[in-house]
Amino acid sequence: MFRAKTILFTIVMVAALVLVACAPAAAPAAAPAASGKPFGTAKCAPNCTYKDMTMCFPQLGAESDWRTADTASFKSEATKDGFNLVFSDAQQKQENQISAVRACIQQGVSVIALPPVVEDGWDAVLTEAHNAGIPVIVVDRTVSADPSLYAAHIGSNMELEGNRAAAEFNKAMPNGGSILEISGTTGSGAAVGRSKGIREKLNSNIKILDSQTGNFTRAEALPVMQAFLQKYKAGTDFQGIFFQNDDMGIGALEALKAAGIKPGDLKIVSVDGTRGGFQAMVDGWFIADVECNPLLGPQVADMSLKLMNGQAIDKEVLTNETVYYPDNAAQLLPTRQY
Ligand code: GYE
Repeated sequence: MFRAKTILFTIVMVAALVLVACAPAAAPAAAPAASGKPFGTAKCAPNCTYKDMTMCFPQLGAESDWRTADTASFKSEATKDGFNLVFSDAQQKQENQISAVRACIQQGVSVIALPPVVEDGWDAVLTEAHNAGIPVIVVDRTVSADPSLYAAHIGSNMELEGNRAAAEFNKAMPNGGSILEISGTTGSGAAVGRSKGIREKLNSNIKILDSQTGNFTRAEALPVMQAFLQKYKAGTDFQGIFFQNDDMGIGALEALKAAGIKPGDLKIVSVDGTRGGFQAMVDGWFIADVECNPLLGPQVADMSLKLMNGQAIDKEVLTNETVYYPDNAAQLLPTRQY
């Protein structure tokens, strides 16, 4: 009798354990930011230093000089401050970035600085980071996910950059005309913002004749420009070109040169303000280069430490930027950091 009871008890217990283990996942666990401390506050708060920090930086790629400078900014900041940087290069593929974020969550990093290759499709992995209590700073490009899923965004106002490009065409083409556009990565915050921004502010007598993506790379912009030049006659069908970054402009210049187009024949406006863009102004190709600053490492590091220490941060931090022109490009070129 005693034995039978024991066996029955054991069966019931095992069954209960199996039930618990197999129960459907409960609603997302509350973020472990107990005791009213701000989300992301680390155990070392309020005395965390950079020595306590592991920052995950799943970089989106190495597609442009802007990106190379951005990566260098994070790496040199990590060396300077003495924090641990978990770096990866997603080669412009969102699935690689998502895997990298998941690996960082597994590893239990202090903070994730995420430069999202495109805007959509981040909800699931941001929720996972949130449920693990890891704050995410969205860096450079934006996400469409609910802002409650990330701590803050630090980057450029891409729409304003597009507005600034429009203003340059308005100045350069007072009598109107047509321009071509080579846009950045489809669905990326940078391309979406710049495309919107130029269309908002372009004078009504200036038409965007055609727009194709060059994915922010030299290699992909070149065939796009070649195809444009097959289809449209420079100077007749179009008078200007908007490149959504310098690398695409530099790649496309090869096609323009091969077609016998000379510096000054077209009104060309680009974005980034890299050394390559400055050189294109010195050489007479670009009439203006809208600045986009990639040196985000110091700001992101500073905000990360504040988050760890439970200090207040701004949800949206926009980089202060300008427009560069050929008149002092040669003088500024040697001072450019990227
Ligand atoms: O303009 C471009 C890069 O997201 C702001 O990405 C960034 C853009 C930058 O590839 O050169």
